Amino acid sequence: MSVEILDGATIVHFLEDEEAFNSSIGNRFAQLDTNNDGLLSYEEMLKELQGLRVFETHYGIDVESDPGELARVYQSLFVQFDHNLNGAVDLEEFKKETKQMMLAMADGMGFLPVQMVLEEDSILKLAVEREYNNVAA
Ligand SMILES: [Ca+2]
Ligand SMILES: [Ca+2]
Repeated sequence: MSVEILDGATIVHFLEDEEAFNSSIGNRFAQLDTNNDGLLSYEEMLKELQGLRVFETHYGIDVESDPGELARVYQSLFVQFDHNLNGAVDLEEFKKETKQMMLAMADGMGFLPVQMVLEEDSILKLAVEREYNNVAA
């Protein structure tokens, strides 16, 4: 884990770079799909849902204090990903919903940089790395 500064523009740039976004999503999906069946179960998705850090920007829930509430939110997030409600998330669903969530997150952030603790290999971390690399190039 590392602490990174990011703003809405970092995320939007990442989403606009379709090639980078698609390959990151593909890699991430493969990492999360620990039993390699091409689908993400709730258990497999949990790590990603935690990595999305949607709570700070989206829900404003104090997650430390209420694990029951946290589990409910994760479950409702999972259902949000599972568009056809078959109990598993495929790559297309994963891609679509990740994009939506990141856009919503970018909207919420606006131009004010936010400090976040990001997990290695999380999508947000990849967005930040991509932005750094572009600036450096
Ligand atoms: Ca799986
Ligand atoms: Ca599904």
